[in-house]
Amino acid sequence: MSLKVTLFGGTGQGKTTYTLALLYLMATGIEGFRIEAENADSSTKYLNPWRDFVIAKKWPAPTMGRREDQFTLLFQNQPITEFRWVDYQGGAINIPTDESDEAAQLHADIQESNAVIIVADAYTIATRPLIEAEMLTSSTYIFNLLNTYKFKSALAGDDINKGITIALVLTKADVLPEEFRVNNYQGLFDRSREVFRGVVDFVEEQRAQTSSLRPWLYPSGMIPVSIVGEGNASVADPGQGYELATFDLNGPPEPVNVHYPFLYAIGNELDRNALYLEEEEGELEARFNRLNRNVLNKILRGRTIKQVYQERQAVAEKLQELEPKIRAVTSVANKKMRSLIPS
Ligand SMILES: Nc1nc2c(ncn2[C@@H]2O[C@H](COP(=O)(O)OP(=O)(O)OP(=O)(O)O)[C@@H](O)[C@H]2O)c(=O)[nH]1
Ligand SMILES: [Mg+2]
Repeated sequence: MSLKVTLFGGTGQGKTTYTLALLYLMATGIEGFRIEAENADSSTKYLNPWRDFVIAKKWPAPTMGRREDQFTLLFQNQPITEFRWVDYQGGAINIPTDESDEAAQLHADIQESNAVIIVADAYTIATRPLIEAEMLTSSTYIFNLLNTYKFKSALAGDDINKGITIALVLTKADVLPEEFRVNNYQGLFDRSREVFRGVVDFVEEQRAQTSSLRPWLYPSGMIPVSIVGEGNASVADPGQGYELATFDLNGPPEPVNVHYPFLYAIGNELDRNALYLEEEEGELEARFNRLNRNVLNKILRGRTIKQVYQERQAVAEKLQELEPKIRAVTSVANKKMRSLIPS
């Protein structure tokens, strides 16, 4: 098992555009983190769609199925771990695992992730009635998945599975109406908490329950991002009902805030690694055996539970060794993200 951050969200929320920008930035390096594909051709392949987007000034096509890119993640030129980045078709959230391979893989990815990046369209959240914003962002489905794979096991006292980092990426911030931007995006944050209140309420209750709860168990933050930057896109059709808005691309992209959710996820992932080192092989086996078979097969990918366990321990050790250095980088991201819990 490699270090794992899973990105998901509803249809048309901006996942692919965000992923292309992030992978492009990470190919040269973000604050010491860098990715390398296994060979030059693989790098060319994942860099190409971003180039097409920039040069042809055309939004990426809706994702069909899923797209997975596999890299080595390096920090200050030291390989840390294998790193898989998966981009799902938004529809994968709304399908049961026995009807779709992608859905089963998404469930598996969430189960074995310590951090998730949820992508939701800020323009939709800001401009639509609550029920439309919930449907369009799939916020209830997202809560359902997190609840099934993360929150419930935590409530059942499954220590190692306790805690997850949640980064909510609020895309298309460049076209937000002014009233949602003033006061450092207060209007957008309030509204996003309402749309994602299932997640917010769970985390808030966990925090409230016990003062001894380690504060890092449910780090959850949100941030407005734009791939194109201010003034480089405009609303072509605001959309209505359960149709999303469409946008024209007018200028060269200048991504804003794209790397912070990623650094936030990595930084908080470190905290869970202490737990991984305490984990027993038998505990992992017991937990995996409670999963539905479709989901378990996707997690194992042909490996035994023992192999998964060993890989996990190796990554945890590596991260622990690099921890002080990595912390210095990720603490900046922690300050940039706004807490999901209202203060
Ligand atoms: N204004 C603006 N629009 C954006 C931005 N990013 C994405 N969009 C719009 O959102 C649309 C959908 O983006 P995608 O990245 O394809 O969304 P997705 O979540 O991957 O969608 P599926 O693969 O269909 O689930 C794009 O075609 C653009 O119209 C942004 O930074 N600013
Ligand atoms: Mg997509």
